[in-house]
Amino acid sequence: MTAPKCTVGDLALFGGAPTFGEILHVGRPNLGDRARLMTRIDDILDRRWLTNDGRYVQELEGELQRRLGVKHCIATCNATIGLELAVRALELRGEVIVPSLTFVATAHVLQWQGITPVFCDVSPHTLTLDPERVEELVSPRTTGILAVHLWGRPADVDALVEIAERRRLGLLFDAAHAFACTTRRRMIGGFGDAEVFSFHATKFFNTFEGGAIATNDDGLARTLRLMRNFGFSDYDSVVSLGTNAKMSEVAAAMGLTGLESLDDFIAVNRRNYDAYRHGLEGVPGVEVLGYDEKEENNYQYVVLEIDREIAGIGRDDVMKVLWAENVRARRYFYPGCHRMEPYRSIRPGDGERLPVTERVLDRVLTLPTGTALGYDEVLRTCELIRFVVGHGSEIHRRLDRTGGAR
Ligand code: T4K
Repeated sequence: MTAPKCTVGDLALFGGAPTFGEILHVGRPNLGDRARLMTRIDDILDRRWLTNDGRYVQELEGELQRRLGVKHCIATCNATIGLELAVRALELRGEVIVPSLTFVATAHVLQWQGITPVFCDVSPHTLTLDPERVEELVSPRTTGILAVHLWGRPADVDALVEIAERRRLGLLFDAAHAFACTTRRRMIGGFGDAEVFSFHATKFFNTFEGGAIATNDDGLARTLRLMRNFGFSDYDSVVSLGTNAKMSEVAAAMGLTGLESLDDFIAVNRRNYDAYRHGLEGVPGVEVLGYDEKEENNYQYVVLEIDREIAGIGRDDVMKVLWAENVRARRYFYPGCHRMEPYRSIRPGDGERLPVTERVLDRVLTLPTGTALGYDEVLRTCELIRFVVGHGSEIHRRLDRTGGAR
């Protein structure tokens, strides 16, 4: 690490040395105990049972069921395919209401199956589906709602359950970010018809690639298990259409190992989050999105909201400065699904009914966290942001002159 910046000329963007020698990434994986993982992998190799509902996948599913307090957990090769299975098992078609403020997979799983994702605005308070807007978008073609617990901050489950029941709609939650989080003091996983978690490498708990569908519906679980394995009900008997959505044994071994360190991962995330909040307190126009402290959170996403008018510098310029200093902050989930293809071309006017979504997407920036990040690096990143905002107008002027390139 180099010395703190004293003048704007010290910024790497304008010729100074970068603050960090190595790149600080968002989404660096948390790793559990390596020796424990290797022992499990040795066992998998010794037994020559590598996939197809093996011992470790079954153990992981049991462990997840216990932790989430749900009757069924179906491990999958990733959350995208898990969501696709859930959408298909619920026989959703026509239109499904979904936020645009999410990773594009949420919309793609619908469009991929010929279902129209109807983008709905989010509440300015929760940044998740606004139930009133949902209600307005229900049409005769609507068959379901696919809500997202964005950044692990829960969607308004009570209101959405009420709408889904009254309107007879399927209700799924994309819980990709929300493993180990609670709402109404209940673990996320048991709401709606099913909830789908991602255990991708970038999630705070990972199985390299992977995911799981949680549900309390016995019939749905049975259908999902069949669909996960080509529709096989027995060795030679295929009873339905299916695909290959199975999780491998090595992935499950990674998951079981990660679960043993879950409390440590959360503690480190919590420490980093507190340090960011404290370190950025009072920086004008910069707010770290909060978590409900009455609930359990995984603190995996440290998201800044930058108000250009107050900060004197916009989100994109802050990001340019940080990247040059080797802090790879990310604009998750800019520009929003409705401004991505194919949706932008199919329905170019969708943005007009998504004012909150568009405002948020132009202001948010996700910062690195996790066990790969040192505490000092968090503190230095805060100093850097404080400096950048403190010198916002000068940086902005210089960027205007140079076109922003280094
Ligand atoms: N729904 C939501 C709301 C989601 O956020 C996601 C996935 C899904 C559904 C679908 O879940 P999966 O089907 O993936 O299980 C990444 C992840 O690939 C994606 O899983 C995740 N959301 C999304 C938020 O982040 P990208 O396009 O940002 O990935 P990439 O390659 O730019 O990597 C992100 C950062 O992580 C980089 O800074 C590098 C770092 N990284 C990444 C990997 C893979 C590492 O340090 N090590 C690694 O091994 O999508």
